[in-house]
Parts: sequence; structure tokens; C-alpha cells
Amino acid sequence: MVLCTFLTLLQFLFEFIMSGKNERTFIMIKPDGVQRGLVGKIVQRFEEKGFKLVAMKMVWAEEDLLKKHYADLSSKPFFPGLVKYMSSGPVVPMVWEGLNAVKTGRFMLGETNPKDSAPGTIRGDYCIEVGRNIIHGSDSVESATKEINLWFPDKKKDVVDWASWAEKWIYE
Ligand code: DAT
Ligand code: MG
Repeated sequence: MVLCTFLTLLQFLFEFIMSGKNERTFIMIKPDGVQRGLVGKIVQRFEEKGFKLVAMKMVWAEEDLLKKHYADLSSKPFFPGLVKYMSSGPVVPMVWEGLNAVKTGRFMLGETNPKDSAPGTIRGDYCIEVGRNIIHGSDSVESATKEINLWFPDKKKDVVDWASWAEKWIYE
């Protein structure tokens, strides 16, 4: 009971610290986005919005890692195809930081199915089918934390804390 309260308090404190301008989201350009030469355009959108890049790499992911990443979808009929597609070429995982980074990131991506994504969103502008929707973005602060830990396990080395000179022109 005491431990439970303590853990809840810890989680609350953690979420408080990670909210605000320090909120982080996990964004990943999928193999089709890489193959189609869209890495630069996607990075540019997040940079121009005002978010701060704090981690990025290129990796040809093992199926094990992808199965962990998409664990909540493991019972879906499209799961095997999803893992195969995600392991069919290199991906570019990134961490972007800023106020409401998770929610705004999802808006910038568009809907899961590109056919429902508005023009101006990444999926609305650059893809057609749900099984080739070029980009992943965390759907909550909690899943962002999990995904960042999964793809960038050495927090001290993999994720960079740095001060941006632009910050005072982006936030009031
Ligand atoms: P999102 O990527 O928007 O968070 P999700 O987490 O529900 O969507 O699903 C993860 C990925 O799985 C999604 O980007 C594409 C694929 N997917 C989802 N629904 C699908 C479907 N009905 N058929 C094929 N692939 C699907
Ligand atoms: Mg999702």
C-alpha cells in the first residue's frame, strides 16, 4: 500500500517534470519513408515547427525489437505483415522535445490511415495506404517514455540534453 502510493507519487513527479517544454515524443521514419527519400522533409517539418531534436539514428531493426515496439498490436491480423514491413529496411528513430510534443506530433502525422489524413499532414501529403504510412509517432506521454527507453536505452549517451538559442523566440 505504502509502496503503491510512493510509486504513484514518483510517476506523478516524473510526468510533471517531463511535461511542459520538456515533453518528449518518439517519432520514427519507417522503411518506406527512408526508401522514398523523405527523411529530410520529415525532419524539416519538426524543426520548422519549433521542436528540438534530442536523439536520432539510423538502424535496421531486429524483428525482436519491432515485436516489442508493437506489442500491444500482437493479436491483430496485420501484425506479422507489420513486423515484416518494419524490418524490410532501415528506419530512422528520433526523439523530439517541446510543449505538447506528443499530441502535436500526432496531429503533424495525420490519421493512421492516410486516406483519412488531411492534406498538410505528413501522412496526408506523402502516402496512400495504411500498411505503408511512412512514419510512427507516440500516442501518449506514457508510450513515448516506453518507446524512447526501448529505442534509446542508454539515456545518458543516446539522448542529448542541450539548450536551444531559438527557445526564447519560440516560447513566451
Ligand atoms: P498509429 O501508427 O497511427 O499509432 P496503430 O498504433 O493503431 O496506428 O498501428 C500501428 C501501425 O500498424 C500503423 O501505423 C499501420 C499498421 N496498421 C494499423 N492498422 C492497420 C490495418 N488495419 N491494416 C494494416 N496495417 C495497419
Ligand atoms: Mg500507435
